Amino acid sequence: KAIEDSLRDALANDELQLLYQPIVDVKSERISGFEALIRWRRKSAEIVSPSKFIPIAEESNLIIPIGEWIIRTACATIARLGPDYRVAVNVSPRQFANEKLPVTILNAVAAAGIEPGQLELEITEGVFLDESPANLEMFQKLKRTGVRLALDDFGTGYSALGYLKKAPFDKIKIDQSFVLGAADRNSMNAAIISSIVGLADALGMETTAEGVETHDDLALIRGLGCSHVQGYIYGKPMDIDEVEALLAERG
Ligand code: G
Ligand code: G
Ligand code: MN
Ligand code: NA
Repeated sequence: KAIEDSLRDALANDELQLLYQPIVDVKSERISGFEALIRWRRKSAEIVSPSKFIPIAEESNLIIPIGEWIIRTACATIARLGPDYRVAVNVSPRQFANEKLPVTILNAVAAAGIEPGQLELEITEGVFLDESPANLEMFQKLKRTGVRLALDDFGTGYSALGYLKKAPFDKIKIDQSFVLGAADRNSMNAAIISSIVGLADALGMETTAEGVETHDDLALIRGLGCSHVQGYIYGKPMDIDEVEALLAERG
């Protein structure tokens, strides 16, 4: 309860921050965009992980104002980076169920003066456990705003394959549990990644392999045909100043 009250004040007190992790195009080896990852820096200087406070924000419905802040902040960052980059934001289940989400997005995109296709929404696979008409309708409404849609944490839940047909995502994000150390263990993970890439290719979707840390894993991922990679090998989540320094350095 106490943590819920301080989370309520966190927005007003400017304690929330978005960090950005590079996503790299495998073929060109250029940065195509970033995933926004939220942090809560409390006045005590303690940094609270989103895996701790996002569930609290979900239960208390604070995720709605916090989610709006995330979307507006990400759009402002996109405007700052210019037309060559995309930014992806994570959308939690409650946020996805909120009927105002498409309007929130359209307003944020218009206010920042960016192309809607520069914003990508990452929707966790768990949302589609429930193949309800409401989920499908929201998916279609979001699609019509022109933003890109990515299926996050793919392979961790009950991968609803039938859903991919009805909900044509632009991208599948292969969960890091399949990627970390994929090259050095048994070949199980490589076989799984390969089948996900085959599926995505057939459906015209991009794939991002998450959690790539080593050169061996990168080489494997490249060989398996993933279109994008994300992981510590290319950069940890960083603040906007570090993002601009990185882009300046890479040319
Ligand atoms: O970056 P990190 O390892 O701390 O993220 C932990 C978890 O929190 C991940 O599952 C990630 O998807 C989630 N997360 C990070 N940022 C956000 C956000 O802005 N919104 C939501 N809903 N989840 C986020
Ligand atoms: O659930 P989601 O995929 O949105 O969250 C991505 C999480 O993975 C974030 O918490 C991010 O900090 C973390 N992450 C990103 N790259 C790597 C990596 O190379 N290794 C590990 N262990 N974690 C990573
Ligand atoms: Mn994500
Ligand atoms: Na993920």
